Amino acid sequence: QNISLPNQILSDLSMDGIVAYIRKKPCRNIVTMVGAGISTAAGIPDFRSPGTGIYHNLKKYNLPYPQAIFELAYFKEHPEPFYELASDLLPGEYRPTKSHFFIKLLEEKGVLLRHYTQNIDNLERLAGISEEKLIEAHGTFYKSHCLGCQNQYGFEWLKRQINRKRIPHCIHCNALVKPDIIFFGENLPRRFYQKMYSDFVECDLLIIMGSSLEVEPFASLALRPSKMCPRLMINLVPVGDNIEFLFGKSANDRDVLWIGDCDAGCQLLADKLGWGDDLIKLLATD
Ligand code: CNA
Repeated sequence: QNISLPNQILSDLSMDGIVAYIRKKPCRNIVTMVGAGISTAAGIPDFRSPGTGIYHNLKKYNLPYPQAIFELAYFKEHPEPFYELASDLLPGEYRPTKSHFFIKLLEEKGVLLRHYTQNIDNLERLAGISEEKLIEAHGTFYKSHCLGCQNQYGFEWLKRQINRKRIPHCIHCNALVKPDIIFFGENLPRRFYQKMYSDFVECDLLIIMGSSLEVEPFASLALRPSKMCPRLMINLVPVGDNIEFLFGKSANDRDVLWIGDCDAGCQLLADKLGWGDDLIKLLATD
């Protein structure tokens, strides 16, 4: 009697298993999903890393609770903490990391279907990832709008106000101006929802990097690929229990957790794919 065993999706639950899968399939529709962890090497703190994360350094603002700094209702009443923080984090001073260039490399190799980022630091654009491949799920600092008359402002205007320690107010109606980054309680950009359904039908490998996967609806993107689609997570600490990741459990035949720095993980993956020198060259063009 022939007993057919279920096909193991990955030959090995490791980076080598992922590399073998990419080659064998061959993968053409990789989706990447990232958070603040891919930008810490650029000098931008993340939210939740103990000690260095933004949430651990908010005492000076006297907030009722840390998330208040990114809540619309709180911002309307007390914009000062957000703008003080913004002056430290303002895009323009930072350069993309190796992880950003790894994603650009995937695009150059013709295997990147889409890059979903929670980051608002613009480093994807600086790394040259094309607009078409990019979903800035939590918006961007590059445009701002008046909360009263909706007049639009560009980045240079906003930057001038912030650098002069002014709370930006509309030149037409004097209402508060807010950058187009998504605060808690606001809808994500339409493009996020437009692309999400078809992208995750086509996705043949999901790579997640540098995110605590605590923020919804972004985190649940990780649940969207089919059960046949491997998921590689590269992060400093294990995360993802809240979204049914199978890492390390006996039933797992598709999820790989690589614990460590994402720049190192990207270089390792590139090396194993034979693209290590390409990644180093791409980084050198910056
Ligand atoms: P988070 O909740 O702070 O999680 C970051 C994760 O990355 C943590 O699990 C860290 O352990 C991990 N991490 C940190 N450094 C590295 C590294 N070098 N290599 C590998 N892993 C690392 O941040 P999330 O992005 O998950 O949370 C979502 C928020 C953070 C989004 O709304 C962002 O807008 C917001 N944010 C963005 C930026 C930015 O644009 N650079 C900075 C800070 C916060």
